[in-house]
Amino acid sequence: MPLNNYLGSVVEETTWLDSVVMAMPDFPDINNDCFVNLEDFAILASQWQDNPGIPSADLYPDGIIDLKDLNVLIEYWFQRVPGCLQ
Ligand SMILES: [Ca+2]
Ligand SMILES: [Ca+2]
Repeated sequence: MPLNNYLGSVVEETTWLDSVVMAMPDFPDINNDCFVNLEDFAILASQWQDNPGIPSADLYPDGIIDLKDLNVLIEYWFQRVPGCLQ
């Protein structure tokens, strides 16, 4: 692989990772629709007792989806993400 292409793919991958990190909300709005609601719960439930998926429901970041993550979701249940425009 030519060096330019190699560097290009590295840059592209870094950008992708940055956007993933940026998408990680302080609020447990897993699907980024500005509300913490049943849709987020459904994503959490689909990853229950499993590794985090995409989007990740690992709200209490310890590599597994369990009661700790559910507790975070419940803490913000039915709240709108402050400043979220949609
Ligand atoms: Ca949501
Ligand atoms: Ca967790």
